[in-house]
Amino acid sequence: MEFLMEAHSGISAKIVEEAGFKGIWASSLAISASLGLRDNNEASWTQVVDVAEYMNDATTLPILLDGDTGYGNFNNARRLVRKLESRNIAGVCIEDKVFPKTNSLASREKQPLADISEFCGKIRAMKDTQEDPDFVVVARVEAFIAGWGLEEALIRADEYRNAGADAILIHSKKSSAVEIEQFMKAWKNVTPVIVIPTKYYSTPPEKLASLGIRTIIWANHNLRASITAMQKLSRQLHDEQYLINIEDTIVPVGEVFRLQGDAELEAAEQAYLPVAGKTINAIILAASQGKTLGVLTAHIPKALLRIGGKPILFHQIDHFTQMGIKDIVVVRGFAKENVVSDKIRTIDNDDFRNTTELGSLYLAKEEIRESSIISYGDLFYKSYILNELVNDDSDITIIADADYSRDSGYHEYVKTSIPYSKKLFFKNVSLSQIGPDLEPGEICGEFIGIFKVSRTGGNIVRETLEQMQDRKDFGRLRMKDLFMEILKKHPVCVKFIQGNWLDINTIADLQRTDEI
Ligand code: SPV
Ligand code: MG
Repeated sequence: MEFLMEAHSGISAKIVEEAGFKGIWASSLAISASLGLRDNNEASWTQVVDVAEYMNDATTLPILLDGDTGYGNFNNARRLVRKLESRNIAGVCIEDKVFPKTNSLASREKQPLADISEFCGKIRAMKDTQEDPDFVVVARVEAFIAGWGLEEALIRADEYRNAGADAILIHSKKSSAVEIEQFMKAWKNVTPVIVIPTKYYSTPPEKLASLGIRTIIWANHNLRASITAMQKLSRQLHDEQYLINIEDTIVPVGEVFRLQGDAELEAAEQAYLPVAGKTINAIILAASQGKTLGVLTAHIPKALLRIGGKPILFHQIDHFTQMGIKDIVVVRGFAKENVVSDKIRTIDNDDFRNTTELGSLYLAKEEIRESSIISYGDLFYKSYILNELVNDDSDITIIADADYSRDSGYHEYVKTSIPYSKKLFFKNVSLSQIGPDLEPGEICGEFIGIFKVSRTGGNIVRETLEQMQDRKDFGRLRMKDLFMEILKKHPVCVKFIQGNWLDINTIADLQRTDEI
């Protein structure tokens, strides 16, 4: 027994393939609904065939098109076969109703059936027309749906088989498989039988298999799943008027690009287009062990602590790659052999015990280029923060949290030219001071450990690092010392956020990650 999964568009076809199915049901219900139409032949047959073509372009799986009644008489149906073959569709199912048909599950009682001999002529015309011997014509028996009984169903199935149908689809809208069971007992399996258990969904597939069913169609479940998801999200967004709680509950845009096959286009662009444009790269400083976390970081650096099953560092790497930033360098130190991935390059800070994050940045200074984002390896944050930085075009921009923490840990507090207010959200102000010892009245926020530099900003950072490196106490200097040095010659911008991030220094921090 095999399964066909419903799809109704190029992207849903691709998703079905990636899930592991071996074939696709191009459902008339799902296709018409996704076009905003009723399943009553409101979409023209060429519009349906166009959708099938998009689906075929997006997948390598065979597609069985739900061809309704064949969209007319034998002549329309055989023309359909020609067009489907030319578009590489594997087969078509036609049902013995009358054009324009009604969906089988609709509550309407009267569903007129086609004349048997007319329908058989249609099947013969279709089989005579196909050129590929593997093209499949499925005849769908609607006798149960239309309120006729087993006898009518068997007569029809037998006639259609004799006319050349490759398989019979026996449809039922009962909430149990009782009609299917009756049919299969009498049918004796002379031709493969397909079913669509939408209404008798609690019947186990094994039971259907034991009756001799060869193929089960899950006929509309991707459509219904997407409706559920879209209704929930649209309502939430309408009510909240803000994306901040939405972004991390849906696939990133990068996943859309992946499904669209963007990687292939990118490779093709490299082959066929001249290289141009600004590229952003990322430097992650992940050398420190994080001793305050005790046994948790006995063998791995704190950047590899897991949140939701994934190391913090990989949450960051995913944020970067989803933003299109693929050039990622990680400075590693403690337990460096564990910091590996094919998505990153690495630089080793083997002196990590005697240096701070500034020492790691010094080792990565040649990586500071056209436009670079620099972040601490233990930083866990919502992706919009990165989005804000990527779109910022100041020379040096640091992110500070206006909801800063006053616990006893080490914090780099910032004082800015204008104190934070809601009006400033995402507007830049300039940094006037940064450090752990600011007067409480001066503190406007806390540096969270991520910043961005432009080409000019990068040159300034590199020069300043070179100067500082000559100092005897360089091993003890921190990021705030770099910014204070830079402030002597160039402004540093501050972008405020409110919450939605954590740096992981204690077990309590790890437990708070659920809030984010
Ligand atoms: C479809 O998926 O469009 C079908 C099956 O034809 S049903 O909706 O049950 O009629
Ligand atoms: Mg249909």
